[in-house]
Amino acid sequence: MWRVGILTVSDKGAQGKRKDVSGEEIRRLVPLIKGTVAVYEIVPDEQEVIENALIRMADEERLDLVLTTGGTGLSLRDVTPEATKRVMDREVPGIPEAMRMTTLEKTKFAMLSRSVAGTRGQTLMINLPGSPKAVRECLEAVLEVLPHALKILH
Ligand code: MTE
Ligand code: CU1
Repeated sequence: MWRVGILTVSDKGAQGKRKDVSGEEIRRLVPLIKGTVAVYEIVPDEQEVIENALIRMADEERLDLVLTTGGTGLSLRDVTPEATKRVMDREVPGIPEAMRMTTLEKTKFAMLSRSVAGTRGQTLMINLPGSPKAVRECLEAVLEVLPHALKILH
């Protein structure tokens, strides 16, 4: 079983003012790659807080895969891609490219997500947009490739 972390990035979610439906959507899809959710966290849209959560999930929890949701858009509070880029060793541009390319046919709004993916040590980190619908569409676009990606990383 791959050990997966879910990091929900949302000011309202972190304050307990909004139910984390997107995190639940990720949780529902994780078994499809033979994964188990080992760590689940909600953090506000604060770059340093996001960076620290990602570092902990990679270096201490040694997760195989971290899926973030939220904070990838153009609002000035959206800093998830910046945080992810700061902590990754190597970028994997093909993953967000595939998410945007595939889902753009369903919704033109896919072009507004600035999501990135990359590795830190043996952890693969992937940004997903914030809405449950976007999570489902983007994850489904890359899901079949993830087991192979994780295998190569080990
Ligand atoms: N991608 C897909 N596949 N489906 C969507 O509905 N929504 C978009 C985009 N990516 C969407 C999507 C919208 S409307 C925005 S604003 C951006 O993701 C950024 O979302 P975020 O700031 O919640 O991460
Ligand atoms: Cu939007």
